[in-house]
Amino acid sequence: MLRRISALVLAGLTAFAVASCGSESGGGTGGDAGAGGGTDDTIVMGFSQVGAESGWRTANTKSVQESAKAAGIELKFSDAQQRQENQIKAIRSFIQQRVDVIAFSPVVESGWDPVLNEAKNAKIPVILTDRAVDSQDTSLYKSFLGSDFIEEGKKAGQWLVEEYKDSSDTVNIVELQGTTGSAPANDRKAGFAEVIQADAKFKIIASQTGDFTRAKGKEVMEAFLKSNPDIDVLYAHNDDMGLGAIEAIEGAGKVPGKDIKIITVDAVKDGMQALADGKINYIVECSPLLGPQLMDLAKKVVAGEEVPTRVVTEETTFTQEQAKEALPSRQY
Ligand code: GZL
Repeated sequence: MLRRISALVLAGLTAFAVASCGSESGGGTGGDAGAGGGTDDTIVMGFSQVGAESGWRTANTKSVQESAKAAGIELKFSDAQQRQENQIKAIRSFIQQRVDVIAFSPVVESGWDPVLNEAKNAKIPVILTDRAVDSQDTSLYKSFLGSDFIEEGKKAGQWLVEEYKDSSDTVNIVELQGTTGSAPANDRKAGFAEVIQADAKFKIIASQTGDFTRAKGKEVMEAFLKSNPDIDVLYAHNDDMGLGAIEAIEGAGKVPGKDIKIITVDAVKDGMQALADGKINYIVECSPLLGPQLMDLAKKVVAGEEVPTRVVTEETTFTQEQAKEALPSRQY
């Protein structure tokens, strides 16, 4: 409330100053001159986004920006280009601007306690969206809205176990991991491994990060193909790395989806098209459409209402046939 009283006092002084100067002055910074230059009750959200590394991220950014507009929330948006130091800088800037709420998708799980304590000391609530942090102090954020990545990895493993249930031959698997240290990479790897370890025929013969990008996915898959002549399966932590790997597989004269079966995660349009075309065999959905729920949480948090500490997004899986049916109505 202190922020509001000072805003009213300063707004009064500002109005007097503006009147005497005879010119409009935008609030602009969202500090004590009212939140973000709007009326006093406009919520200002500082949002630090991971980057623009994948089709999923692009869809997620669109969802956040469109939902903020629809909710009447002023969004201060920062793209960290997949660098944690940029996210920390952005969060510190939001604190200085005295935004009403901070939301961010942590590019990696660790190293957030200092800056989140600064937000807590400034009495600015924080909401995690998409990815989690590994902090032991859960008072540092009000809620974590996002997928269960371990469950996503398990779904990928369960499809593979079913696909090879009638075979006793060794199944050689290569894995393209997401960004090193990120929650989706750590958990998708763990969930998948937990399921396939039930049968010794499944062997992960190579596993390396492709940083969630198409280019890196292609590059690492080219290396996998050079050093592993008998790859049966690729498990890629997102569609974009899988799509890059498809280019590498075709470049090596092999048929993706047949010579090498491919499982990915996300279900963005390009991935679903490759699935429908038979180049990918199975996709585990990870919804990027978190914007509406994030804005609802933000309004409740700013109003001082209790919110769930964990909101798990609902998502499904797709076979090649299901992709053909779903494609026409996909939002992203
Ligand atoms: C998952 C998200 C991941 C996507 C990738 O919620 O953090 O980051 O799976 C994206 O496509 O780059």
